[in-house]
Amino acid sequence: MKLIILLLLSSLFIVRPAHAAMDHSRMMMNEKGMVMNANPDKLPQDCTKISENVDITIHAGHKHALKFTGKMFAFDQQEWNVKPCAKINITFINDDQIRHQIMVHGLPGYLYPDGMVHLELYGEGQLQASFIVPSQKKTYLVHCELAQHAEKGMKAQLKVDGGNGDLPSIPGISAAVNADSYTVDWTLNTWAALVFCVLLGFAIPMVIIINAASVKRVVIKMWLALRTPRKE
Ligand SMILES: [Cu+2]
Repeated sequence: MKLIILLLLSSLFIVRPAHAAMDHSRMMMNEKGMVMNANPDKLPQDCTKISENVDITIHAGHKHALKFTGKMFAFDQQEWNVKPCAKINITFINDDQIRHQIMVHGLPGYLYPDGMVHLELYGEGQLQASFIVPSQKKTYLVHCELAQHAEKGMKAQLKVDGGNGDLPSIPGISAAVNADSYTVDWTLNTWAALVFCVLLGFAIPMVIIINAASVKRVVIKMWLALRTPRKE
């Protein structure tokens, strides 16, 4: 009996409400979003100390894509440059009412499971997380992994020590691997429609020029009719 009472009492302290924040060693999760693999203090093997503290605020949302033709989602910036062994403190702000993420890929697996740091917001809001980059001269992919978000523009790059080149399909920075294409299917009907429109484009001005005198009379008549006050 004592054991049952003890178990019941202990469960009161262990079980928390479902919406309460979970904070496992490398994962924070609450009702607004989550952070995975943040690393504010563990140095990469090739670093002896943190070289600089870089505060980066990243906005995500539809309105940031308006400056890129054909894009739907974007971050407010597409590139960041930091020194080797920098500690990056990200403030992630979602300006939309839908989910967005920031995933940084290619980090060393012994510090970052799956080689990534991941911040996610389920809607409008703000999150913070820090991580430390190795000393290697490298360009890291930063994107939102939700279906079609990166393809529609939510893609950027983080360069350490100048990076090792630009990644493809970064809006405003590099060319798309699969550029959008709007080719016309030239069938007999499309050719006929094109010829008809061109002929119509010539015919209408010609008719007006040839009948200039009568067109002028009609226009004057209409103008006078509009100006004459109507009788009640
Ligand atoms: Cu997104």
